[in-house]
Amino acid sequence: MERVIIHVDMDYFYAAIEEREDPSLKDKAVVVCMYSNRGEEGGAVSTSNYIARKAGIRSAMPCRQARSLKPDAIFLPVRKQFYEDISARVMDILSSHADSDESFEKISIDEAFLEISQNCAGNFEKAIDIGLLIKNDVLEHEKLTCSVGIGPNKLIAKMASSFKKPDGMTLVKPEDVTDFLSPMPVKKLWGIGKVTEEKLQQMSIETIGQLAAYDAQELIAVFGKNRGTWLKKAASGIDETPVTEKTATDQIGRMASLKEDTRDNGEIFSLMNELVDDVIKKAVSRKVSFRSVTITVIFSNFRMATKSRTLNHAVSDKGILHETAREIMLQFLRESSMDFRRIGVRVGNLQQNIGQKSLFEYF
Ligand code: TTP
Ligand code: CA
Repeated sequence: MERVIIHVDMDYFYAAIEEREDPSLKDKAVVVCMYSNRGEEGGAVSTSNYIARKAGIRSAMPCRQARSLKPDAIFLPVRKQFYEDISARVMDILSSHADSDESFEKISIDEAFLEISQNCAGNFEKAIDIGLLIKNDVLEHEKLTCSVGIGPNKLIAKMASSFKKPDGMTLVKPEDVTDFLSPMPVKKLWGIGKVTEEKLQQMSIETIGQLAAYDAQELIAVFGKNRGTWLKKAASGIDETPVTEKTATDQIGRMASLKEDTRDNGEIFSLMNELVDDVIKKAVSRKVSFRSVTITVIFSNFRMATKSRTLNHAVSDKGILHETAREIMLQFLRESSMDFRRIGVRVGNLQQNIGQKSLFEYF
C-alpha cells in the first residue's frame, strides 16, 4: 500500500488565538510579543497575524522595530500556558484522524504529522477528503484555521503544508514530487539552514532540482557522508523516516466521538472508561504519574468546555483516574442540558516515576 502522510500547521497560531478570543482584533494588525525582563522595550516578536506581516513584521524581530514598522498594530503579551492548552486540544483532534495513536507525531506546539495510509487505503484522492475533514474539525471545534500538506513522506508533506498558507491544502502525489521540488530554491528544502544554503550557493546550486542532479560523491566530499547523502536523497524527494509517536512531555490525552449525540449516562461513561483505560496504559508505559485530570466535552452545537481537577499528589492509579473523571463528568451532566458529541480525557503535570516501590516492598 502507498504511504500517505499529512502534515498540519496551524496558521499564525498565537495571534490567531488572540483574534479568536477578541473578535474586535480581526481586521487589525496583531503582534504577540515575548517581553523580556527589560519590559516591553526589550522583547521579541513571537508571531503576528498576516496583516502585520504585510508591514514587514516577522517572528524574532525586536518588538521595538515592529512598533516602528506598524505603530497602529495591537501588541499583546504571550500567554504560553493558554496556547498550550489549546494546542493540546488541537492535537487531540488531529490524532483522532491518524491510522492509530502510534501514527501521530507532534513536532511543535502547532504542527504534527499523521500517517493516514490505512485510513485512505493508500488512495491520494481519499486523502484529500481526510485533509478537508481535519480542517473542518479544527475550525468547528477551535475556530482556528490550519494549512495541510499531503504527500508520500514526511518531507514532502511538511513542504506541501507551507506551499499555500494560510488556510491552504496542497496534495503532492508521488508522481508529482519532482515537479513540486525542482523549481524551489534550496533554502526551501526542509532541513537546510543558512550555512548549508551558503555553501550550496558557492557551488552554484540554487534550486532543489540542481541539488538532486548533483553528483552524490561530490556532495559527500563537501558535506561528509551523512549530510551529503541526505542532501541528495532529500532533494530527490526521498524520505523514509517513519511517523513516530513523540510523547508529549507534559500531557497524555485521548478524545473520541460518541456513536451519536447523547446524554445517556451509560453511553457516555462507557466511552469515558475506554479513554481512561487508554490514558492509564500510556501513563504506565511511560512510567509517569499525573497531578491534574481534565475532561473535555464537545456538545452537539460544537461548543467545547473543559474542567480540570488538581490532585493532592501525583499518582498513576487507574481507580483514582476513573473516580476523578467520573466526578467531573457528572458535574458536566448536572450543569448542562445539551447532548454530548465528543469527549476527552487528559492527564497533566506529569512526573517521572523514579524507583517507585510497590506496596509489597514497604511491608
Ligand atoms: P510557526 O508555525 O512558525 O508560525 P505561526 O503559526 O505563527 O505562523 P504560520 O501561519 O506561518 O505557520 O510557529 C508557531 C508558534 O510558535 C507561533 O504562533 C508563535 C511561536 N513562535 C515563537 O514564539 N517564536 C518564533 O520565533 C517562532 C517562529 C514561533
Ligand atoms: Ca504555524
